[in-house]
Amino acid sequence: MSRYEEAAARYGALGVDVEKALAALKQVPIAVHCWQGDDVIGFDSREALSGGIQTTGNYPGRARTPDELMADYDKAFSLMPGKKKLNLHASYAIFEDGETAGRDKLEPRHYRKWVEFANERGLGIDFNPTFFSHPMVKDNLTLSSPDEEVRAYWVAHGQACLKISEYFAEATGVPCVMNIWIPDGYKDVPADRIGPRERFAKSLDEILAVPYDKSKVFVTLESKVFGIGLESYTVGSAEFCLEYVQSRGITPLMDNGHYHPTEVVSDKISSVLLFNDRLALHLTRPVRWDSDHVVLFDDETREIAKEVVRCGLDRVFLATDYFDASVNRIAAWVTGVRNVQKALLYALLQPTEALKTLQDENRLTELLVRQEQLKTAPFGDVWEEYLRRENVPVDFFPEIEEYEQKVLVNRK
Ligand code: RNT
Ligand code: ZN
Repeated sequence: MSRYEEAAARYGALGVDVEKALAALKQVPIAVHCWQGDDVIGFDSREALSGGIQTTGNYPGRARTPDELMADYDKAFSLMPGKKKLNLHASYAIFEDGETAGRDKLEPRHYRKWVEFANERGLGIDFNPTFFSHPMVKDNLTLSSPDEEVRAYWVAHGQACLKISEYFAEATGVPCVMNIWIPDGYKDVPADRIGPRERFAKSLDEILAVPYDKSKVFVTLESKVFGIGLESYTVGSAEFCLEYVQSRGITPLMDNGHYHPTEVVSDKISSVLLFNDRLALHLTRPVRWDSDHVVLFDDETREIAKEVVRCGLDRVFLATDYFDASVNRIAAWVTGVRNVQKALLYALLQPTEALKTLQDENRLTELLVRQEQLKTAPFGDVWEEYLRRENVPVDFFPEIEEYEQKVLVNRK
């Protein structure tokens, strides 16, 4: 018996069908964020990153052009098992023939090359309007600005992005998740808290008034607790966003870096899915703040994955969202995405029904004992079998080193 067969037999004894878990995992798309490759800089304005988010580190080899970012994306994808999707920001528009366009005037053709790239690889595309790193962000405000010119500019950006999202869905044949996140807020105690929120709601209503096919585009809204330099007040708070999506029938998005460090997203998923058809997640790792460290195979990532599996894998849109420039960016990409997949497999290998029965029958001692025993079940053997079946290396570090020496070090 191989190690995998032995592992499968041991899980089988717990009532877990390993083959079924591997087949399910293979079908789960992870939207891999493009912005790990270039430190969230993008191609349209090339302004310094703003909006209260920050990339730290200066590891050599940042992708500086669309071609470099695509090559790095490809390298990273070749080392990740399973199904992927591109996750692009509007700021990654690729202008051709010397053309440029403001964010309010972006059009599907500015993303033609991304569609080509996706179609050649059989991938869908998710999309994000970019409400930061741009001169039209005035006083840290966009859709909630009291300056009508600023507000209208960003509404036009949101509307343009909705059209582009529809184009992605049509051109790839895969539905597009379009996520709205705005950085708007104040560093110090504001005098008017409701005004900016009223304007944000009005702006969102104006964006959503553009007709779009709701079976092809899922609009999501991402909340946040605070940004750097915007510590006292965030317009798009958790409560604002949940109430807004509920009342307008769009989809909530939870980024697990956007809560107080003692709050956990894993415990929020079941509440949100009781009242929403779907939920979108940004998987990240907050260290003391919304630091966007690489996702690890840690307790909270596993707990989130368990909730996703228990509440319905098909109801949750999964995307990664972190940016680390202190280590090799491709290794960062692959490590984080693999850890999301690892956590999902770990969750799929739980004897969920049996554990639930223990809870419902109040056999809590046995539940404690069984859950702890599962932590040292031969999970690694099943994971490595999955990697082999997906034809990606179990140890991918040699490939990272080789790519660094051959490609990245030449980017001076
Ligand atoms: C910022 C949000 C947002 C961004 C990306 C770049 O706090 O997490 O999702 O990370 O849009
Ligand atoms: Zn996010």
